Amino acid sequence: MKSAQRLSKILRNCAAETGYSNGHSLSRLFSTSPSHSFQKSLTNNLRVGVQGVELYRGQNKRGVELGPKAIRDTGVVAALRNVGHEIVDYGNAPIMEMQEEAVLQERLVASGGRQSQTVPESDYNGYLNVHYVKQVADANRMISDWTSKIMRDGRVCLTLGGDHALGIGTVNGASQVHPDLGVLWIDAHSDINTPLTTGSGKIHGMSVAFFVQELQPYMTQLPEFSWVQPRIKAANLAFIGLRDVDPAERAILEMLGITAYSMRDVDRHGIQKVTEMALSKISQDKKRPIHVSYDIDSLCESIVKSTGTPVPGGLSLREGITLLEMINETGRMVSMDLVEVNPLLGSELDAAATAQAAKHLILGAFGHSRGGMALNSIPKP
Ligand SMILES: [Mn+2]
Repeated sequence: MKSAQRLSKILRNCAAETGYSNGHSLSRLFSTSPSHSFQKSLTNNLRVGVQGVELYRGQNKRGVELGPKAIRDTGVVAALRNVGHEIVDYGNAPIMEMQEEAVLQERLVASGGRQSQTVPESDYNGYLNVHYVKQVADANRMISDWTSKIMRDGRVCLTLGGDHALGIGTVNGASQVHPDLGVLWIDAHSDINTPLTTGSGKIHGMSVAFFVQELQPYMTQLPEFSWVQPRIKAANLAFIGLRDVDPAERAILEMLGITAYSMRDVDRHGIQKVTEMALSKISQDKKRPIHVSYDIDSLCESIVKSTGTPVPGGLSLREGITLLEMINETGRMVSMDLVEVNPLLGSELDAAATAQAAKHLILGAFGHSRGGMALNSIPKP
């Protein structure tokens, strides 16, 4: 059989199976014409506000406070302007002093510059089992304020971290502006320990617990965090990329029925299907505004070595970009965090590669087309 005949026979069989009978409907079977539909569906003309958050007290490795600078140094803001967005960079929120700036400077000098240090045990001033409660709480209060102000200025808020404890502030600020907010937490970890279940005492492993409504009866009431309004319903939260979840966290996810896709789910279904499922779970009517909190450690340890808690077997950079492009296509992303880039970990090459990965993820989330961005007109001689 000639190949043309074979093709038309396959098409006829296809039509019979699916109920499509004429040529026009049949074309719908092949309607995902990749060249045009994709590029047009990306959102690339937003008003965007960028803020840096040099938070490091949510964990115990120095250097993550240099994340905003490392990410900005990739030229990501200029690249976002090239995509077509109108951007204001608000600089870094002034939280360093709240985290004891004098101590920080001494340590950086003592370490001879570019070496991460683990904060000694004696520096912990938290109570219960939670470290640096006041520092992290005060910084987050300001972050929440900045986030809501940027959004009330009619901008999508892009927050460059800093450790993931900053998610307490950004989600609080974003949900002040959009009380029906949905949250996608892309991370190797579920960050949903409570002060009573945490093993490490690091608040970056508890961020989610602060804003999930149904979890509040299990939360120790810390006066420093009394300003946080837990507005996110468990049904409007989803995780993607999990592969390092504590037993207590697993119990919480199951108790509240929280949507959580691990790397096993990504392997089974593929990143597109997982992202589709996550998006429809958190918003069945496809109307809910979305906050994306992207932890760089969701990517595989082999590509992002400059992060505090790397885990093998994570997302590829391409999977991360695909996921974020799909969120961009919804047109409903109102704020995004990119956190846990620590340029003092790994070699200088590792640090550069990690920052580059962050840049490409951000570009994906903000509608940069990997198929190219077309000029408005082609010059003639
Ligand atoms: Mn995290």
